[in-house]
Amino acid sequence: MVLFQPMQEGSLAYVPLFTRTIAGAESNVAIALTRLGIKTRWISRVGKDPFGDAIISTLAGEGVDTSLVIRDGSAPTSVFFKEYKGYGDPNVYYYRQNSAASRLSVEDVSENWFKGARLLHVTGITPALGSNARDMVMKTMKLARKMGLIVSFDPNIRRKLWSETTARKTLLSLVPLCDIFLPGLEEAEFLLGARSIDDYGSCFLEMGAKVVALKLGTAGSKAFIQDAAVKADSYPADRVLDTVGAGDAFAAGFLSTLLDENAMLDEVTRLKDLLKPALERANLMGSLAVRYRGDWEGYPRLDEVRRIQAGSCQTTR
Ligand code: KDG
Repeated sequence: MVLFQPMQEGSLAYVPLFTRTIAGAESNVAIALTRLGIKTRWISRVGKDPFGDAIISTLAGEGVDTSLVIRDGSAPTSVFFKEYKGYGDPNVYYYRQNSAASRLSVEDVSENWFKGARLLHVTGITPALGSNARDMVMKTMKLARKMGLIVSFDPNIRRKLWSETTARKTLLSLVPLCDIFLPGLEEAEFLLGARSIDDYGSCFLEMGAKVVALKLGTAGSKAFIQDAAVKADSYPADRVLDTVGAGDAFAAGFLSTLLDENAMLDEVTRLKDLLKPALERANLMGSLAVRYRGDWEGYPRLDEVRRIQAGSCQTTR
């Protein structure tokens, strides 16, 4: 989506000036992974309009492969606005009904999408755009698995986009189609009701995920695989300006560690050793992301992550 960010805090009814950028959970993950040295491709539908051009040129400028993005001549590119009130998470206002992205459908899915890829990342935002987009996500997850890719799935629950009942039912039906499940604690509670943290881990594993990485906010994160669970403390954020995009940074930190190490999800002993570094990088990524306005502009590059982790560089610059 194209994103308009207000240049000052306050109600959008009174804010006159905006900067124009782009955002979206999946493109955020693609940018973050690219900055961490992973080759990525982002696939979606955007309008044949200047905002569609802006999305493609921004992503391409970040090094993301956009060659398979579909341009739709009869539907617009989606737009959203953030609103900063100076406390809590920013509010978001979507203008995406009947957008090009909402027209993604099973007919778009092609084996070509997965050629040369090791991992497919999807989020629960796309199925919220309508039944054709939901069917497309299901087909994509099934086909990717059939073609031997690891499938990661962040539920990214966006209550403004669908009813609670439909969201819960649809997202739960997607968990068995993924290998790596990346919910936040509140999302786990939304999906399964109030339980203990460990119960969430074991329930999602029972549903079919091979790895569950649960985001616990300031309490860090915890990962679960069959017969093992590993916890990592949060990386303290010295300032919090914008929390939107932090979950995507977490996903990229976690996934990039597994990809860098060529992790096989059925090699349990090795996988277990990778969980702690994966969570640590994920937590650091999340904490760096919230220090900037904008979803992805503050995401670090690999050398920065390494310097911070080695203790040779502060988070302020
Ligand atoms: O994860 C960040 C996203 O929430 C943001 O970029 C907008 O994709 C978005 C959405 O649908 O909320």
